[in-house]
Amino acid sequence: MSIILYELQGKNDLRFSPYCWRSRMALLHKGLDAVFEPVLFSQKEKIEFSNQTLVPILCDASQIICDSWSIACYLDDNYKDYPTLFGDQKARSLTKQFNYWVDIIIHPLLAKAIMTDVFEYGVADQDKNYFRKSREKRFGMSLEKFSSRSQEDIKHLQNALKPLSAILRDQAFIAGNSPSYADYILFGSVKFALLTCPRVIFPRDGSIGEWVNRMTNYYSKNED
Ligand SMILES: N[C@@H](CCC(=O)N[C@@H](CS)C(=O)NCC(=O)O)C(=O)O
Repeated sequence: MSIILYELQGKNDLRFSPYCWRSRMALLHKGLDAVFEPVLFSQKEKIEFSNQTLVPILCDASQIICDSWSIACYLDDNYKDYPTLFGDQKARSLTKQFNYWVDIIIHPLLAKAIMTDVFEYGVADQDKNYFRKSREKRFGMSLEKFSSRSQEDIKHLQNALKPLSAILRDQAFIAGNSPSYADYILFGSVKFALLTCPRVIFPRDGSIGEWVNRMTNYYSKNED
């Protein structure tokens, strides 16, 4: 039985979820084949079997794994003969810290920079009501007030990325000379912005821009 990855489906079958991209890249890195099963925001019944409401979800034989970090750990622990996503335990621990940094610091800044575009260009028409209602409840204001497409918001995000641009001046990838799970964590956020927002959000030049190009080439060279 093949591995199934349940992932978010947007407008015109756009797969824009940053967390689902992490799992997609992890499978690619391991060289594991998978079936990608699209799930709209409004199709909660499709993932009821997982006893929670978020994607990505990975199904492998009788195993059901929710949450992108747990999926990466599961793949590395259960497919040890395939290329490692982290390296050793110490590297895994540092990657977990990076995962928290992206989720806790970078994603709120990214959400502020692009959420109105995500709503307009990313979310499927039949999900728009659900998306607006749930996000406005979360942010405590209208989407347009929360994310007003201001240049300032992009500047705040790019400032927060400065430590990363420093390390990427010294080495090609976040954890060394070849891509690893740390790269996939942030690449998920980059794809999220590229797929849903027509404005430039992540730097197109400098060390981060060059890293984005490297990652994009890595993805297109390795996907089927
Ligand atoms: N911590 C989780 C976050 C997953 C998550 O937030 N997924 C979003 C898609 S980007 C989702 O499924 N949202 C469904 C909803 O809001 O109803 C992970 O890393 O996988």
